[in-house]
Amino acid sequence: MSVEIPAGLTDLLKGYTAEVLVQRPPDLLEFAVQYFSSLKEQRGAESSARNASRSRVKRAVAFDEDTVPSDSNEEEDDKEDYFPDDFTFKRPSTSKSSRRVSVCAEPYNPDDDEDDVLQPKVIYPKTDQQRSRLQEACKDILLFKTLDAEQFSEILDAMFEVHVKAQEHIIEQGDDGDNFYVIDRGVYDIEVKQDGVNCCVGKYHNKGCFGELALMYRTPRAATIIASQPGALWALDRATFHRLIVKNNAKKRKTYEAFIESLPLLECLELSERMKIVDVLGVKTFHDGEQIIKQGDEADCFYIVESGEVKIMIKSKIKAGQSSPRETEEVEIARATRGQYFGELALVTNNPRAASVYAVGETKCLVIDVQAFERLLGPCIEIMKRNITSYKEQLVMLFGSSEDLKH
Ligand code: 1OR
Ligand code: 1OR
Repeated sequence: MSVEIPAGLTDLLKGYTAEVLVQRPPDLLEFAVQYFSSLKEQRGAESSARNASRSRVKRAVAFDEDTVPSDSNEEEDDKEDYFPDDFTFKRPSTSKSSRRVSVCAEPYNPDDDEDDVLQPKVIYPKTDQQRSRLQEACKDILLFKTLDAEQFSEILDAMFEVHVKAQEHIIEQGDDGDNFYVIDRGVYDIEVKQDGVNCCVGKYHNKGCFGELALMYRTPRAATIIASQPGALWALDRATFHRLIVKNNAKKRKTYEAFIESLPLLECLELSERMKIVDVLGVKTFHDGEQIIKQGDEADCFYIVESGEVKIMIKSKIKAGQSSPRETEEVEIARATRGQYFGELALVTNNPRAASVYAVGETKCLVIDVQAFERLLGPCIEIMKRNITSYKEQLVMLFGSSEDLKH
């Protein structure tokens, strides 16, 4: 017997389920009453507003007008009948500070989204010079690292250039997600509201990306991003991000779930938190002898060896047991193989890289950027610190004093 599922039912239930996961209400029935009443109210309000005007109010970003077509989201807007454009469920709250800023919903499941198939490919024409700048900006973006060549090329086609002024707010915490951004140039502050006050929790310097979380998990923007000087970004619309990145994440979860589950370091995290690590990690392959980390560099990533091996080398003024030491000779101090991590020390201590790391044979690593490291690996830092203490003990045994090391 075949049962026809009424249009919109899946979306309605998905929205409610996501909200339950985010807000974890004690009474599911009461919460359902509040949720669906609020949705109905806002649907009513929006459909009257739509009759007056079909235009969607968007936050102004200074787009490069030559490269941006009129309204690429129009088609998507038409589809979301069951969810008014700006529907964000605000539970009639007992606490004023219940705004959703943390990301804890399950990711949107792209396999359920039939609209993806219908969505046309977005192409923004680019000059050769723009294309090569775009390729340069995207070459180290971890979220793109597990895409195949065709998917990556589609992403490049769909990105459009955005010029920003100093002090411009590119993303506002609490807003709905529209685009994902890759930095072409400029410095961007990351601000998060803590006890009602905006605090700067980090910066992007001329590279990196932001704005993936609201699109991956359909949650409000988790931070405010402000350009501290004039800059340029490459933006990717929400629909293309879903179709390519979120869909790819479902595959990534299948591929890496068992491996991530087997890592003792991550045991202190909830399963959903471990899966969020999978969502944002990139995979990089290094050939024999390739330098992965350079001692003294500024740190931007954390690594877990998936296959192969790395050797950790340190520059030392005094080489143990040698009569005529050479000033900058590198000595091997440790190795890491499948399941082991490296590159945490500089991130935890906020110092330059303490050692260089090289691939031994073909080596594959999972890579997590500094923002994701700080956001997701907080609970594991104590374990890392304990291991760092043991590094120091070994160091003293090998070299006598850490003063003998040259950075
Ligand atoms: P989004 O779509 O939520 C804001 O929009 C973006 O800021 C977010 O995606 C991330 O890409 C980026 N916590 C949350 N979001 C962050 C953080 C962050 N850093 C960058 N973003 N933390 C700072 C970690 C250095 C944790 C703060 C408690
Ligand atoms: P990082 O971010 O400083 C280099 O980049 C990485 O090499 C570092 O993080 C650690 O993951 C790793 N023993 C074992 N691993 C080390 C050591 C170490 N130093 C750096 N790494 N030490 C003990 C030597 C017998 C040296 C401690 C300073």
